[in-house]
Amino acid sequence: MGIQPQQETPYPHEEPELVTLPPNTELCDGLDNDDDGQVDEGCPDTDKDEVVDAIDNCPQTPDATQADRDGDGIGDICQFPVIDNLWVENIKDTEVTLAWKGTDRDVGGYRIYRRRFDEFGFQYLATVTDATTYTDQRPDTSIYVYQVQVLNLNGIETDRAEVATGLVRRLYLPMIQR
Ligand SMILES: [Ca+2]
Ligand SMILES: [Ca+2]
Ligand SMILES: [Ca+2]
Ligand SMILES: [Ca+2]
Repeated sequence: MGIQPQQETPYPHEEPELVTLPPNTELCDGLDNDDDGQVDEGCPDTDKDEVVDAIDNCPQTPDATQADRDGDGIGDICQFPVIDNLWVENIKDTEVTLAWKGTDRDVGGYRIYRRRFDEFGFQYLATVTDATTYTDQRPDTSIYVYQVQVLNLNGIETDRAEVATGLVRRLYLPMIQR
């Protein structure tokens, strides 16, 4: 069997392993590795908050203080992404396109679920990471309820929204007279 090489799992907030580097090598680690008085020069900093992407706990949201009350590696300012609105963008026979709006930075992804209006329990469809729309081929043209969950950078669900296709019959209950 022999000795298996150790698996390397890259993780953004893990301390880099100590390796021997040629002198004058600047790493993206918050330190002045090459001792030239500048920290992380040349490293990408998407949100321009002077914390480089490699060690920024909200890489797309400016948070120079890096406040992280619960210590989970995600900054307070981007800890709880939300979905403000979810709607059916287009519907054609069995093809349904959803669209949504909400937090648009530092989002870990969106999980899409579906259930038929008269059935219980959602079915998982997909996880979207690079769009705020999703097109589904529903099994038939009955009314379906869709649920979209937004995940933070650690993959934890922080908000959800639901929408139904077609004209949902509303129940108009008679006002209860006092
Ligand atoms: Ca550095
Ligand atoms: Ca930054
Ligand atoms: Ca940031
Ligand atoms: Ca946090």
